[in-house]
Amino acid sequence: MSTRRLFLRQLGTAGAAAVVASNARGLSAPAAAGLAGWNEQPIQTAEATSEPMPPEHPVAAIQDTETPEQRDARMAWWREARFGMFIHWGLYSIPAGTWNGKQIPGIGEWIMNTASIPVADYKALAPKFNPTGFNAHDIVALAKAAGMKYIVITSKHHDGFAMYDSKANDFNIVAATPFNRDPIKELAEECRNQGIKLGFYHSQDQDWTAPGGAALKTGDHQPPTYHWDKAQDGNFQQYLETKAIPQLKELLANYGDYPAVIWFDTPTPDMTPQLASQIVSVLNQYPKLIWNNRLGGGYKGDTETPEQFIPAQGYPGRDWESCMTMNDTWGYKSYDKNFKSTETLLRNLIDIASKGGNYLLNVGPDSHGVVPLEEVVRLRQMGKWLDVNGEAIYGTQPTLFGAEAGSFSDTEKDKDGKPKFIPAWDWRSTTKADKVYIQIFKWPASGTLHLDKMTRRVTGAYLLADSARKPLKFNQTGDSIDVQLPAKALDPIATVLVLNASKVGAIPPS
Ligand code: FHN
Repeated sequence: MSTRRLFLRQLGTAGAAAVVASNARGLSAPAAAGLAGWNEQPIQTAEATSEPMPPEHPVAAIQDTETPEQRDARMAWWREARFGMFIHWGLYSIPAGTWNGKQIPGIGEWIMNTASIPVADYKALAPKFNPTGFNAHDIVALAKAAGMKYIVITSKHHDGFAMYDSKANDFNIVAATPFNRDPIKELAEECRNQGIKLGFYHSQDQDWTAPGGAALKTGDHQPPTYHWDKAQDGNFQQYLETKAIPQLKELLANYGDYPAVIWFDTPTPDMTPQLASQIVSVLNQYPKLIWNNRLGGGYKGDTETPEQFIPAQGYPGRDWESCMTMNDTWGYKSYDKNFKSTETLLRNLIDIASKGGNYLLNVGPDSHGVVPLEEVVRLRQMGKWLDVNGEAIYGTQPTLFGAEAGSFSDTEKDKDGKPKFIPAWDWRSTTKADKVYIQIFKWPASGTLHLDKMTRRVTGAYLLADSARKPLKFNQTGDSIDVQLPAKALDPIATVLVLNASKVGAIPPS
């Protein structure tokens, strides 16, 4: 084996070992929310992914066998999209963060685990679940109004409750509740009507109500299984073969051209390469499908999935998607009102686009199936900005300006104990073949925006929010440019400056 191949293999093992170690340590529910999540380390570095991994998996996945051109074609809509809606919705929206009169810390959808709720008691929520306020048309319309291009909804979260009509297991919204409707089917129809992609989150590994399903640790739950109820004990392989895989097959077969994405989550050491390959055999029957890096068993999937953070330089050479909450929970919690501002959410989207990633922003409908008003308001505000400025986000390429501007803190440390990088929040940039966009957060007091390392020849400048497209004066010398801006920002969150500047004929840096 060549040195390089050996190096790649070692990297793969180290990445897998990091995941295994963090799972074996066990995660608190807040950790599982991504604050110190299992997936903070990308499994592959850009260096390691610049050459395809040899298909050494028990079953080769599509990523192992397709050509770069095939991959580009498969990923095209997703790369263009940049902004999607994550929906965490299930039985946990009934307790909404409170159990037996006590507010349970951590994320809402983890309440069964965090509060050690016995299986029978949790299952008893199902007959109470009647979310008649759910309206697929309105949710899809909300995603569209927000400028989102795809939706990923929890078809089954770690509690094992299927939010669709499953014949494989009757702990599901059609068989076990008075609601008797299939929201996934309704969403699929609406997504088709309103022209937006739909993907399914599927907790393939953790399942707290099915015998043999895995559980990550919270509280005093004991190894090796971290179960808290005998009813959870069983055989993982059997769970996989009798529930997770049959349900995955249903999800892939029963909703027409959807899912466009399968979003796996929290792989544990139980998911061996052999077991994961059984899932891959199923996925391989759907050659257009996109799936993330959380299957387990050493499969790296299509996308890196940083959770609740934006990687400082993105993942060069890898597709990636930052998933984030608007408050501090994915599943609805009635008393979590710690919502980020629209300014933060929008600047996150811009920051992510400038590094070549997608933003998967979560909503958590309540037990009536209604999206909380705070989330609706923020999404609509984001959509208004995108109506005007979307050209600077969708289908763009990352910044030309290299490493993110900022400085290392004298006082704060990062998770490795090194000085923390504090990004400057003055502006960000995205590009297209013939344009450079500068999303200005902090309007320059001097009225002039100065940029260094502008490696394309600029032939015109204007503000995207100016319907008259009034040309702005500028002066470019070598690779530095000064643009004269109007006295005031056109948008307090981000005003987009467009520089007409073709990729062809780039200026060598001085
Ligand atoms: O444990 C889950 C959590 O509940 C939530 O679904 C997030 C979303 O990315 N994923 C896991 C934690 O990484």
